[in-house]
Amino acid sequence: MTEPTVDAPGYPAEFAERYRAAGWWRGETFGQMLRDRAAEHPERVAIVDPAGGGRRWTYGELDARADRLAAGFLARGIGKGDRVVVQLPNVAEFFEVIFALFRIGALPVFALPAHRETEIRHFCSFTEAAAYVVADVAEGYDYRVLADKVRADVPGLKHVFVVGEPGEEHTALADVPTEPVAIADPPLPHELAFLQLSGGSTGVPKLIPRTHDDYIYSLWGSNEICGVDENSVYLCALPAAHNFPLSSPGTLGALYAGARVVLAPRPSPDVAFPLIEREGVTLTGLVPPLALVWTEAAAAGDHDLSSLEVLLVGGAKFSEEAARRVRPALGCTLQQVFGMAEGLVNYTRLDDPEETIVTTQGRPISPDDEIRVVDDEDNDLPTGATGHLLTRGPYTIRGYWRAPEHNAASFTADGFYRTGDVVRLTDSGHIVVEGRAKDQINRGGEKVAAEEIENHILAHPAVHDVAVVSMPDAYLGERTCAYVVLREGAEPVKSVAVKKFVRERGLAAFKVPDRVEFVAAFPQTGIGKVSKKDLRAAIAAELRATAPQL
Ligand code: AMP
Ligand code: DBH
Repeated sequence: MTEPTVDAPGYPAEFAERYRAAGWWRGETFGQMLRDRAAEHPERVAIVDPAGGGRRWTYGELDARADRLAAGFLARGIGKGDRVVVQLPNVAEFFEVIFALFRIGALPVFALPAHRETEIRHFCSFTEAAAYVVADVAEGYDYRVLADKVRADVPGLKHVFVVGEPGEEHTALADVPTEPVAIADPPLPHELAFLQLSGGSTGVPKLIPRTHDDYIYSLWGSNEICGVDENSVYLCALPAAHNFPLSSPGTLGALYAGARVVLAPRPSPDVAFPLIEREGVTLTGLVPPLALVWTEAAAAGDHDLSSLEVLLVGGAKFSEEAARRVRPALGCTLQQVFGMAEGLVNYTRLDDPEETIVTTQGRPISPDDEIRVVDDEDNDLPTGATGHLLTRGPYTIRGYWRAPEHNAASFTADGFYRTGDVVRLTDSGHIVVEGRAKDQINRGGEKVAAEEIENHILAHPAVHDVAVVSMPDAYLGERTCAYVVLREGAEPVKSVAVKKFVRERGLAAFKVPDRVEFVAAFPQTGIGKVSKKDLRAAIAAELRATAPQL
């Protein structure tokens, strides 16, 4: 039975029964899935980690490592239901750690390498995490220093595990594994597997509780649509913990299929192209700005990319013009993917007509994904009309973790998730993303919640009020612009000072405003609210006026 837990609303029993009866929920867990693949083909390569000295772990090896690490975690008092914040770059240990946690039923909380002390402190304290797993140094940043800062503020955080060289107060991950033990109370398929992060539109990021059953369905459903089988080679070019490269079909989809995962330490063509050539990569996923860079770089023809069959592009709207360039430049099929960590994932199909592939963001994975397009009063609109996308289905959550107030606003009474996306449906049932109603900036796939940044800027002593909006950008699609009203009589502040102030509050770099504009007052709507629409129009006009003439 799927009972609502104290931490988050679960799937109502009648829906759970339906999803099981339909065969979407297969009653599998991540721990068992890896065990099964390892039994089927222990010698097959699961993970290729070029950064880690070119390591190649077989399914058998990954399975054995997960068992030993699971036993080590248990020995250190980490057990079922405990939360563990995992912040790792694209290294093989990421999979060792998460499968060890899956096996014992502890819940990974998927932080991104870009997160800094403000975000990590929140994840650790809000989830009452038992442990935090980091790399020593990655991309020139020392995560051990970050761990010490966080630990000073979150006394409940018992363990810091470091991949690589630990600091004084840390434990080397390599010292944790012990002889495997039988797990007395393994997680059940309907139970939570992990907490994923929402891009969000609120002051602090919300946590997304996903179950083994629902997420595994999104994996094999994606595999069928993207043509992933045991012969596939998936290149993980985006940060591994993000929902897109994790599950659409991503590394976990590839592992479900018994395929091979190749980890790219960075997504740039100079790193990724040689890996595609050497490892015979068949598919990968990119955000739109990177897809643009790749199509341009491919023209140089320095690398043989002929193994690449499918390029998935999603996370933000991919323009039609850019989409048209993919096949000629890279010689592969484009698959647009419009997904969200809360659940619903849409793909264009490999055999869709080219026009559909370049002009739509795909259609849902499941016949049981319910899609509604509604007006501001939740009335259903006719097909083709543009409105708010609401969704409910076999892998879409019914509520955020420990967030009853947000849940009341983010879900309808009958359990539809309010995506905040503005879309229209084509006659073929494909979704076209037309815009967004949520107060968020989508910076090339990296989501920035306006309210979160506003709260930080408001902490500046000279700031009276602030409104963060998107501004158009040829490369990222959107960037962030903070409109600031200074306090009366305050010393003038420079825009660099505001940016520095935000950065020093310990936020991910992608959240630092790209531009800061000072105004005497904000434009208002009819009822006196700040009109972000007018602010967006103002900055767009300003950019047009100052753009270099061609
Ligand atoms: P998140 O909540 O961080 O998982 O981000 C999910 C959101 O990213 C969606 O609700 C959309 O706003 C946006 N998104 C993802 N893929 C696409 C896409 N292909 N086109 C437009 N927006 C997208
Ligand atoms: O942006 C996203 O969150 C996203 C994009 C594509 C996603 O979660 C996914 C596919 O699964």
